[in-house]
Amino acid sequence: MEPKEIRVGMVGYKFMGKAHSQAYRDVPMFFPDSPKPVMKAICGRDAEAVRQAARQFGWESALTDWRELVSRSDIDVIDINAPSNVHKEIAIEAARAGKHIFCEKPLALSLADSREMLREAEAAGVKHMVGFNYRFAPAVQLARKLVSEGRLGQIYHFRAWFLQDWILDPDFPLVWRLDKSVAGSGSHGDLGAHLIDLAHFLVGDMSEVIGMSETFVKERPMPSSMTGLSASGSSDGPKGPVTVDDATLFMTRFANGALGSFEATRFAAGHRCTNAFEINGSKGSVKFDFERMNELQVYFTGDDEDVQGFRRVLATDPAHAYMDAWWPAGHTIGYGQTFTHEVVELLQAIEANRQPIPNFHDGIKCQAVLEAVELSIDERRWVRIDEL
Ligand code: 4PW
Repeated sequence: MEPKEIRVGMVGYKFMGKAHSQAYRDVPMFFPDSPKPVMKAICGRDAEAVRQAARQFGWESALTDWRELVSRSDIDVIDINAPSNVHKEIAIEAARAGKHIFCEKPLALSLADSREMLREAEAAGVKHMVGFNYRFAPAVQLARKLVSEGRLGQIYHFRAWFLQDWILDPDFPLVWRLDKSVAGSGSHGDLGAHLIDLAHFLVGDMSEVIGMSETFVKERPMPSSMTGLSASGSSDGPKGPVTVDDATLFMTRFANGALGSFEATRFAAGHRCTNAFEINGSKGSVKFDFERMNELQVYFTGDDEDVQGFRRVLATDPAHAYMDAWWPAGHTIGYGQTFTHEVVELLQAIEANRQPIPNFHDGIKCQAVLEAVELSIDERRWVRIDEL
């Protein structure tokens, strides 16, 4: 039997737009039992650039007005990859038009906005998903399995760090990710949001937080263009203020008693995308670093004394989540495939008439922690998550 088709309309065609497009293209080839995504239309403000993206990524049509996209009757899902300040408006219109919603992280600019998005999606009875793609690395799924099966025992520590260095140069331009009114926050919402989601996924809810942050470079040249995480601009031209954090660190106490520490920065020279965590439990530990995303380091206290130590598990066997769809064991996958797995979850959930995971509830939980940390920084105190 032919798989069911699910028709997608996407807003945004740059870094995340490309990642999601690749994911949709991968599905029919590697996950033939999943519903088949039909790449109906892609939308962006620059008509020529979006037409080019449609050709290059394989979309049937290109539009410049997202309202037109959302109102089309031949689309089932709206996939939102535009900057964070427009997530809410597009998601709410999509829900009102009866479309399922797949929205990049962070879900919105504020907790209040993200709660409104959930209310609208629930009122419309549509499916909703938020783009925390790193959950979908098979090695991360293995870490979750070890924790949930009790194989690490009681969890004492979660420590995580997401380190990048793409704005280290003070002449790097003032791109939208450095503008609070567009991005919401800086490294905190862009990188810290992933760590917070991983903490929720792997350890559970947090009860309180305390944080600190810094903006090291306070003014930057105005940008002329941006692609991925690269941008151009003239260092002699006018400058504008950086309105977000360059780095944010915080500590947390989890509801289950574990302690957590988090560091998100774009000023860690030499670190391009070090998204890493370590979990320590009463029976063992795991360590993950996205730059070696196929591996999980595991340590079990129960190993014989003479061979105790961290060992590397290559999470590429059919026993590991999603891997039987790809290559023979040992043949690794990459960043793009985290999005493929995410999209498979979205499509399968729609087919099964259940909410995908992670969904807007997870996006809201993350947003609550982001805001609690910001409040703690403003008021220089511990903040309980249930204060918000
Ligand atoms: O995965 C991260 C994204 O969510 C990327 O490394 C950078 O931060 C760029 O976009 C976001």
